[in-house]
Amino acid sequence: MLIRKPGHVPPPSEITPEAIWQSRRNWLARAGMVAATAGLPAWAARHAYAQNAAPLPGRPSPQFSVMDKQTPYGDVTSYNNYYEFGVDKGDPADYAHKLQTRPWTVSVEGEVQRPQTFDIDTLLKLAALEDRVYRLRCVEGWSMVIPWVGYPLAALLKQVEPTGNAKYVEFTTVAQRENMPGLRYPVLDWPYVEALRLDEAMHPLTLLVFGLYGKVLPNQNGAPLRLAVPWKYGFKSAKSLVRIRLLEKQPTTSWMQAAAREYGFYANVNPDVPHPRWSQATERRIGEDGLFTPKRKTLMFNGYADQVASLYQGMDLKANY
Ligand SMILES: Nc1nc2c(c(=O)[nH]1)N[C@H]1C(S)=C(S)[C@@H](COP(=O)(O)O)O[C@H]1N2
Ligand SMILES: [Mo]
Repeated sequence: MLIRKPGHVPPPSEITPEAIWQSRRNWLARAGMVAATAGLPAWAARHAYAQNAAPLPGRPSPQFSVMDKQTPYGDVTSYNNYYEFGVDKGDPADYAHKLQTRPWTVSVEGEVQRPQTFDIDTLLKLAALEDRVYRLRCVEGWSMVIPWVGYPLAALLKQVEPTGNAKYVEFTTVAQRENMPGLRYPVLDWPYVEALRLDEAMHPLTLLVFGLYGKVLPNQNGAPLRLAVPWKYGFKSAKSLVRIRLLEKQPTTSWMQAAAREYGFYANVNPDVPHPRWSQATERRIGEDGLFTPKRKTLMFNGYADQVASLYQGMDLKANY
């Protein structure tokens, strides 16, 4: 397996702008090549792989869906952030076929009455699968609209009965040394860890995701299960979950540990709070990126303010970024 930039490991504080540059270049190059020829063999192979995903239908959930035009399947599955496979946007689609997604268990533990280890096939049947179209806004300044298949995380959390002490929920994602070339680089302190406040985790919008576009999740999108927390920057939506831990104290997440000043615990999408090194006021919608397409205005809480603003009543959103 080839890493494209051997020897060059940017410090975490520089990873994001670097990733943006790389992605722009890759994106333009790839788009050009696909238009000019029938497509690169590698691109075609990866595309075919994702297209062959098994069906996983959910029942439509219009009350939890946005009407925005959906990002094409090919873009959703080939332009990814999954740093365990590398920091270029094309790396996850190129390398994630090695991820072992069976057998797979998720342990749910900590401040709960009934700690339990769930097999993925049990989890799939725990609640009715829904088809929900969510916006995903990356902290880097791009966004997508993705039809996920899953059910509210609350359904799982209720099964284990959080104790009165539980205030936070920590999510640990898989680290398969043999299969994930990105783990060789100290971009983050692996495994990738994210967390939510308990009320955020229990919010009906917070989705435990098993599929997209009515099919099983492609590995590059976080198979066999990941989160979708649509009012927060994409990095909160952790992929390939193996452990969920309920805690009394706020845990430190991987991104806070890498650059606390830049990536806060809350990470709510907020056009009025710039990242220390760039504005968050606008975004580029993937699939709409013609050379002269104007950027979109980023919406407060990514457009979900009616549903979630009450969670943060009285909080200083600049201090709690
Ligand atoms: N384990 C893990 N989860 C992750 C990431 C990652 O690098 N590793 N990247 C995050 C970021 S920055 C984004 S924007 C979304 C991207 O999800 P997508 O590739 O399905 O669009 O996944 C998030 N979840
Ligand atoms: Mo992101």
